[in-house]
Amino acid sequence: MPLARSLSVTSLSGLEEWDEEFELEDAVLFEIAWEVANKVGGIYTVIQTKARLTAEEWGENYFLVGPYVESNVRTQVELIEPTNPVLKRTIDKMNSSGCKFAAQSEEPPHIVAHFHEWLAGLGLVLCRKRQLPVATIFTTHATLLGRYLCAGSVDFYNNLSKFNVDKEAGDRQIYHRYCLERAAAHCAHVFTTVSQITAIEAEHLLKRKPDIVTPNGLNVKKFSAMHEFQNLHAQSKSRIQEFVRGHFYGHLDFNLDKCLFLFIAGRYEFSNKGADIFLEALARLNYLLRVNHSDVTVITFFIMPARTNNFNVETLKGQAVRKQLWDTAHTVKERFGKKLYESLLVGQLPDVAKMLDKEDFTIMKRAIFATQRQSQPPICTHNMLDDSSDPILNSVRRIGLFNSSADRVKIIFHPEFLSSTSPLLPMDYEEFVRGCHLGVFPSYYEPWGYTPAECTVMGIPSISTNLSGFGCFMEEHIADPSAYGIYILDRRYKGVDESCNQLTSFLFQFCKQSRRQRIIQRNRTERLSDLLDWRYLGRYYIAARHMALAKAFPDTFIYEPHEPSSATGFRYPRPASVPPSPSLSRHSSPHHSEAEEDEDERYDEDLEAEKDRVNIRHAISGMLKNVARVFLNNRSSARG
Ligand code: G6P
Ligand code: 1S3
Repeated sequence: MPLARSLSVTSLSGLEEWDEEFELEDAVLFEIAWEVANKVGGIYTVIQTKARLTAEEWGENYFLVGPYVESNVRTQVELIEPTNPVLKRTIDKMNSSGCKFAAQSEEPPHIVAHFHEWLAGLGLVLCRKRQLPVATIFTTHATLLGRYLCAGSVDFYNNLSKFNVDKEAGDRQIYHRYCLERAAAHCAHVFTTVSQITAIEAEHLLKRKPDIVTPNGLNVKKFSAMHEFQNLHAQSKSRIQEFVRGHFYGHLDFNLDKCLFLFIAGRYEFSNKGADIFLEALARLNYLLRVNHSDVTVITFFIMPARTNNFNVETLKGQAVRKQLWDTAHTVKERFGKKLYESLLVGQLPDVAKMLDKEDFTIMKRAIFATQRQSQPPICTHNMLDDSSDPILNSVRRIGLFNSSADRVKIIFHPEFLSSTSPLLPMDYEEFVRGCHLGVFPSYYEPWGYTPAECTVMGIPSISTNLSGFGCFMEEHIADPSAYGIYILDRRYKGVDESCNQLTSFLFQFCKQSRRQRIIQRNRTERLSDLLDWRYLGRYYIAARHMALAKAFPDTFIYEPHEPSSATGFRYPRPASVPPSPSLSRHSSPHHSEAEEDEDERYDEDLEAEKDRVNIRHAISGMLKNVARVFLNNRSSARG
């Protein structure tokens, strides 16, 4: 008889325990996705960041299944022999006779197979067709038809219930894939999706209401010193500033210390990811900054991969010129230092007027001459293959933001994902995000949206929308998200022009913040990161697995959901002290010196942080009780 094992325990560090009586006997979990050790998009992040937690629960009984891509296997996979004899036999058999599945054993384990996205869905459909004794889960991270419809000019959310789904899929030549996705959703014991908004979409387009929403989490890195992430911001920012010095050489007529770095990043879906509305808002912001004579310069990075033919010469030249200026300054400094040293050696103070000689000036003049430039700093860092039809470049042409001196908003389009080995901007994505001031993700179609979530756990404010899973999740759990640097744009109930004005207003208000206000806001943003930690969000996956086992093996497993409690629905309240709004600066007080005010502010911040820590526990505790509630509702409707 195999040993009974409980798989329910996730450490809650001080939070109320989740009494789970769900005992599993010799169960095995398979998670199957095209993005296992194969980075294509966000599903890779889901699998990769969740792996450690799931492995802690399931130990050696957890298996990830993905495509065999030689280069990925070499760099991401450690090859080992399976210890489980049933599995070893299965793998041997599969190896010797193609990919035929044969799990034959005296006492077969209880298998849970969790399939992600339509590409893996075929396996699920076959499991059910062949009546294999497997508890199946299907998670969709976006519906195929939803993605296609949104990318066109359809008013998607107002027409969700009206689409003739078969015809729409046929018209877009995705009918076969659509059928696969729909079949997987219907065949699964448990159907899940990553957000409430995609649950509604799935109900209409795939014709099955998800049993439970499984939001995406992250591995939240905890620093021992509270301000360590602020120091990382300063370090990364100075590296971005270096790049900007090169990119704008000959046109550095703005104050780098007053520069704000904004960015949008992700799969290049121009309108789905909101790059269209962002560019329009930038044009409006530029106007506002100019008429208000603002001394702030906004440098906006678009990090979206497109077809290119490598970096362009002008961009590379910029970094070369910067390097040359740096080397020149260094050479002159060395020569200066040598003269100073020699003067001190003979006991004399140097004659400052003679410290730089003719040769020094020649070297410096030559270097300055190299910074002469007739053209404007480039918009795009690469040679685009589809330059004339590229949607970002065409929008830039239309709104006329060409990095000219008069413009307060500058644009840099980097059509390739970032890498620390790049000769241009040698930073990986995480370092880059940390160095920016604001991530802007005004998506129209975004089932979850990892980009703003990643900003949050790094303490960087972001703009998302009420059409993104992340935005809706934060709106649900935080009473005043913007006070915490989570700006949620209304793209659901407003027209495009109105949304664009709201986005412009968010950006303009952000530009008016003082440095101190930005620092306070980053502290607040970072404090929300626990809400996004897999340690807590992983529970939704646990609930989905329990539900699947109970449905597939009703004689062995019973799942009794918790009753909803009063903690359900608790929202993280407003910050304890004033929001970091420019209009509420304390420096107007006549009774305090600046040092006293700084001291007071620090004290307020500490108190606020302490209150926030208590609140976040309540918020997480309430959120997790929702797991049971959602489960209960769906279970009763499924039974009915
Ligand atoms: C962090 C650093 C500070 C620095 C600040 C700049 O908080 O710890 O030393 O002054 O970043 O903030 P800013 O929003 O202007 O980039
Ligand atoms: C999808 O990737 P995408 O960027 O195509 O899955 C991600 C992970 O669940 C999700 O964050 C994103 O919104 C979806 O769109």
